[in-house]
Amino acid sequence: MTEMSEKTCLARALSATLPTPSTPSSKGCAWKEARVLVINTGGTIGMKIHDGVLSPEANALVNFLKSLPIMHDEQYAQDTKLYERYAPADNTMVLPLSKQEQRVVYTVIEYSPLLDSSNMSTKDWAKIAEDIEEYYEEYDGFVILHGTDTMAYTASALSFLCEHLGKPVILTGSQIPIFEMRNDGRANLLGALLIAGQYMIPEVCLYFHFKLYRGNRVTKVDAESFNAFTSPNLEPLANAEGDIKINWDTVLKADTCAKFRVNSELNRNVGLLRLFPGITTETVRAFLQPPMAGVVLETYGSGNAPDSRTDLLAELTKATDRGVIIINCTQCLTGTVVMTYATGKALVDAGLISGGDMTPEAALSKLSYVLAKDISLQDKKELLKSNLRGELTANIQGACLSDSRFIQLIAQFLSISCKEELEAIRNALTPTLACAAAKIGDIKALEAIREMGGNLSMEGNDGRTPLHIATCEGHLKVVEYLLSQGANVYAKDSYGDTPLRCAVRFRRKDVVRLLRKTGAHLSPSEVQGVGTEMCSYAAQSDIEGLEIWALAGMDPNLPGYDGKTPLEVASAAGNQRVMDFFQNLKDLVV
Ligand code: ASN
Repeated sequence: MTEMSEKTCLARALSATLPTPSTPSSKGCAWKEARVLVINTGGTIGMKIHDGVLSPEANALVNFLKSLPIMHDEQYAQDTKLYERYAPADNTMVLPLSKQEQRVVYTVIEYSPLLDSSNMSTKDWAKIAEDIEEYYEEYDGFVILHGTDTMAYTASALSFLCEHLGKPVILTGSQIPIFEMRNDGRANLLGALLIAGQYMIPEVCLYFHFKLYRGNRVTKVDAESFNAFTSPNLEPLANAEGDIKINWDTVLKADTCAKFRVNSELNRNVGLLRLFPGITTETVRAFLQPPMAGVVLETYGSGNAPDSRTDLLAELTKATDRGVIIINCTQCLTGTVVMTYATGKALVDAGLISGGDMTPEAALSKLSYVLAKDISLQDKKELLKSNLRGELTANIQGACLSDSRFIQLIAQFLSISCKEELEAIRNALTPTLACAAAKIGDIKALEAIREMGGNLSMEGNDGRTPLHIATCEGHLKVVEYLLSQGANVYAKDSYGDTPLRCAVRFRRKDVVRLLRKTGAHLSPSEVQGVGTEMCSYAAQSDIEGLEIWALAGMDPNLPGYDGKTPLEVASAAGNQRVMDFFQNLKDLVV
């Protein structure tokens, strides 16, 4: 176990023994805190001049951040005993109160050595992914500090390595070191932290210059400007120029029907080959030699290559016949590969597969990820053609909003017909309707809302999502349906409760079991005080209460405020039924 995880375990044990915080927020509930893990891998953001050039400066970032009032509120940390509640204390900081009246508590871990991202390799991608996996349950979101030079590659790779992701993972960095007076590092880190802590965006993203992008859609387009990245074929997921505005229609639905896991196997025998007029046969042949297993061919325009160059096409055909997978991506920044020209068809005939509108960075890391899988060549090709993490625009013909009978009636009543107004009505109505349908367990109504393009994960007026409501009501089938439609098991309502916490509160055993199967877990703030609650159940012989916490994944040995475990409380009270319950616990939880 690493030093960090030992400390986090200690924090868990500590937080369980402390009484639940009682300082009220403006809403009158306990502290609204989100936890974010910052993984500092290097990059300009943390560089200083050494020997006349920039290179990473180790062990400098945390102390610097602590000295900046916009990055750390020491008064709040002292008043709320933050360092006792979260570990490791030395690396943990808290942002000032956000506009959403939330505190983002963040812990920084620093890699050694810190890297200029030009030095990154596939091993580094795997390490980041594995660390996210290790700390997944401890944090609400993740920020990866990274150099800008290869950030688009790492963001793309992480999007594939992280399977069934339900929480935000946001890469950021800067063009000018954070230590300098004028820099973009502070704004970038602050924006990334606020989004990672406050919005359940279940994607690997990249935040830069007030915009949040899907990580596998970006490319670095400027070596100097603060506006260094663009996402040529997909609009940003969020804009933070003024208030933070999330574009929920574009954000991917969570894929939390199965537990989050990291698959860090990568095939390194992949490459990028850019066509240019006059490229020699020898160059192409040499490039495609074994052990090359997959190539992204960057072609002209809409995916074209010289069909007059039979020598070149013959080399490509020989390679695909040998089982080398070649993806056709365009050299253009925007647009997609389509078979419009004879020069494009020639590549299809040579056995290339279309990369659609994928960036070369996304196509390369997808190849590396897919080629490492132990599946047939045909299955690999199918995976590469399909949209795995929103990296390419799939040709889905959804039902038109104005097809919905319900919307038609409202539109008629209000005499409106333009698309934007229809969308505005839908967006205003559907969260409330979906919550009402979840309350009464009406799957048909939910399906109708989904068909009209309504987002079933949006929260209603009271801050609860349909999933929160269905779990409270114990509608197992609705919970199943909502999960299959991408409802996020990590969404928090305005009291900071996840659906799992709601299911525990209302003692919905089946729902707790189902949510746990999908990987749901209690958030760090929900775990505070659970030991004490379990001890009081043990004293009152409330077996059902103990059982539901155990089903929700809580350690039955968590001590209460006085350090006694629930079992010790039961045996002190001579409560045999409770002691028997603990005896048989193993059979219950498997
Ligand atoms: N060379 C730096 C890096 O990629 C560039 C930067 O971060 N702005 O690490």
